[in-house]
Amino acid sequence: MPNYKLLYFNMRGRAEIIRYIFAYLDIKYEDHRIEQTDWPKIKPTLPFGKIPVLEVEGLTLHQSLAIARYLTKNTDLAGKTELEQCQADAVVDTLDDFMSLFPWAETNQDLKKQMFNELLTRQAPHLLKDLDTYLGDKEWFIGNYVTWADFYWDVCSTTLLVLKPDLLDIYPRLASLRNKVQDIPAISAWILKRPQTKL
Ligand code: KDV
Repeated sequence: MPNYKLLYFNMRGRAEIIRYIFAYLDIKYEDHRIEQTDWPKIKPTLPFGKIPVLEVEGLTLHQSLAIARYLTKNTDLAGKTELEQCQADAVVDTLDDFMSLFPWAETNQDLKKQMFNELLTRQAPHLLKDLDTYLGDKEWFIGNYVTWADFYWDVCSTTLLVLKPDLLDIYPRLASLRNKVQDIPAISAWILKRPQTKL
């Protein structure tokens, strides 16, 4: 097995999907978490100035979802058929598009609060309605087995629930899918063990 080193802030954020995949596939890695104060000095050393990156075999891989897709290749987590892989990728991209709308780095706190509020109260309900319809009465988003799309739903909804605790009150099926992901032994072990951070 290659030597893996994951570099990110001390947050779940965009690295957590990668950490879930490592946990589920029982792959050892170094979960290197940098301090915000060290970021300006590290940023210029990275190929695109962004984290997370995964260092493997002398390469510095970037883009969290590309890294996640690489790690799930040839595993059922990616989807068992090419069509199911496309469906899993599409749910992941749908979730990621929404998470990317948030102005995470906005320094004007009033503006930031207003934009977060707008996304959580006006935009999120449309996404949740579509996700709930897509899930329907199935056990998982795609097929009848867990994929990284289910993992990403747990990761993203965990952060959305921190920001808006009543988010899933009218979506019990989406809430139940979170519980199913969190009940996977390797995932529950990771959730117990991981550093507790707001985001
Ligand atoms: C920050 C931050 C995230 C989740 C998904 C981007 C994110 C950025 N700061 C925290 N969580 C995408």
